[in-house]
Amino acid sequence: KPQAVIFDLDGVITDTAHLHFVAWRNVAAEVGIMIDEKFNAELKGISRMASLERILRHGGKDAAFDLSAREALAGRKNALYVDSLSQLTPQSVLPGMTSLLHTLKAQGIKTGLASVSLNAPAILTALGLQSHFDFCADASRLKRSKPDPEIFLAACEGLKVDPARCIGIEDAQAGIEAINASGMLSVGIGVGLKHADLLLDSTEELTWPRLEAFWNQQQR
Ligand code: G16
Ligand code: MG
Repeated sequence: KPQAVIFDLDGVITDTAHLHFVAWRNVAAEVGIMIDEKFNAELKGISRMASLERILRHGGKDAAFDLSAREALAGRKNALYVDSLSQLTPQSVLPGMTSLLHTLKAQGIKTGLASVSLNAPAILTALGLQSHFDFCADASRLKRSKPDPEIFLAACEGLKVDPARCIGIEDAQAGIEAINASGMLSVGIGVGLKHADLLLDSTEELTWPRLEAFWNQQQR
């Protein structure tokens, strides 16, 4: 058995991508930049400031905003986003994930969270999952964002487990690269992800029997 399973939050435990999109669309429109859902998909798993930089570049306005102007825009986006988090309830947990967390606990496998979102604690509370993880990595202490493995290694350290004995689960390409660089086995959720050791279409397929079979096959 693996020692731990470490989860990404947005796109794996719940789907906040649309809420991020609505908030970014508002702030981008304020400065005359239009973004659509397709462009938003490129922001998956990317930190707040890096997302803003991509939006400004997309609109050809990256030179027009200095650091303090960027911080103001990012702050406005976050205020809109945090307001929208009141829509989240335990029903917003993606299919199968609450039951998977319970099964892992029953199997004696530790669970960790590796989200780059500074709002992760508030999201877990809204979902009723705050006590379901043995350790949540603190995004505010990160020096390097995904695809750097730092956040997954911090989660392993907090859980006191060996990355080589763990599985990481991600829906974003940068996250899969981060897991692979950490030495953990990677599971990707969604179509079109590259380099995942196991790729599943949706969280409905992410069950303990599926993970156990994958783990055993990798140990041979
Ligand atoms: C999530 C989202 C990203 C978002 C990032 C930072 O990452 O996928 O779109 O930009 O968090 O969020 P915040 O602005 O709340 O700090 P993850 O790692 O949970 O997939
Ligand atoms: Mg994600």
